[in-house]
Amino acid sequence: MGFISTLGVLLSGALLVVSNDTQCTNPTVRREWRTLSRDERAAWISAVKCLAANPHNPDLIATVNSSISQIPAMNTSASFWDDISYMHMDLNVKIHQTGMFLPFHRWFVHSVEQAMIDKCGFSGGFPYWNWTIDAPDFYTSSWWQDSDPESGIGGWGDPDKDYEVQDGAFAGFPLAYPSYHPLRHQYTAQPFAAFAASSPTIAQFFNSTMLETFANSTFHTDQIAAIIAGNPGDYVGFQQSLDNWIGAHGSVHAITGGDLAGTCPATTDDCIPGNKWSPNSPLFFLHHAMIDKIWSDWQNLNGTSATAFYGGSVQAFDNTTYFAEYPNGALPMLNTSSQIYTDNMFPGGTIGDVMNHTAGYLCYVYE
Ligand SMILES: [Cu+2]
Repeated sequence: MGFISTLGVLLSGALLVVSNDTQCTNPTVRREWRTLSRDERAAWISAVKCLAANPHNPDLIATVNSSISQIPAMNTSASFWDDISYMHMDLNVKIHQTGMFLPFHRWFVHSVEQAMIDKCGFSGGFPYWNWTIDAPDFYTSSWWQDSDPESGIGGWGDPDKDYEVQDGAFAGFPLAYPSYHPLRHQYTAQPFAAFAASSPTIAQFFNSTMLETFANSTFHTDQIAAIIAGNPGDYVGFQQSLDNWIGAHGSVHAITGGDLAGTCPATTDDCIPGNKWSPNSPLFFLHHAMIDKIWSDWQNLNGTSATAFYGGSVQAFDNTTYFAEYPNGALPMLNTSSQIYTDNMFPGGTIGDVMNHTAGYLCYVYE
């Protein structure tokens, strides 16, 4: 695709335009899943399955000490799709509740899309899941009603079969981590008590009201509109409003349960639950495209928000006071020159490279 330079130029001695952005032309359009045609949905799903049919990427390396990441050893007979999940498991502590959260996941969705294009002939235009449509009645919403074997997301997993998804295009979708099992989705209306119980570190951040919160009460249309309109120019405030302990991001993971929440399959012993392997579920990428759209909408609403970035590189979970001071990561601080962590899975770049998704190597818009 072509690019138009808007670099400042001197013409007849007068400085005309000063901007360092190189705006891309012909951006791909990211649309809500339910506005796609059946063929478009089937094309995205077949690209997911194509990545799952591709072999392990031998370039992938775990970079976090295993005593910290607490993940199983890399399975070199797993698929390329499993590698995508594995790198997220490895990098878990560096990409959540840190300044890397939004940049990493923007880069991650883009990188998966690029792999779909390069390896699988996907034509681009990544879909997103606008779950505000589903918030009023998440369990019975239209999202879970499409059982088409080629284009449907499928319904909830069967409780008698460990919540394995039984219909739609992802029934029996095979996954290697934390151990081999088919895709699972398990409706969980009030997920936070179990989440807090999974770790004393996490438990200290929950009060009784939070423990009993219905997850779908956090991602209604008006709430997301308020997040987009709130905290102009304040990156930390914005990130917190989207990603606090019972915020929209985590709530969609947790209410969907199963692989999107990283609950342990029944057949796995020695498993520590958590969102680590949530990219197992293809819904992860539709969900994170929506998170990215919310960041994009916030960036575009106020001039100062477009380039706002502030965050640290280390989770500040020592205690609630420290976390209140550094909710999106403590020292050392990140900046727009910081490299996004890749585990050598995909080509990398800096945080600055992904601040604008219509310039540089990113070229897409949301509809
Ligand atoms: Cu993540």
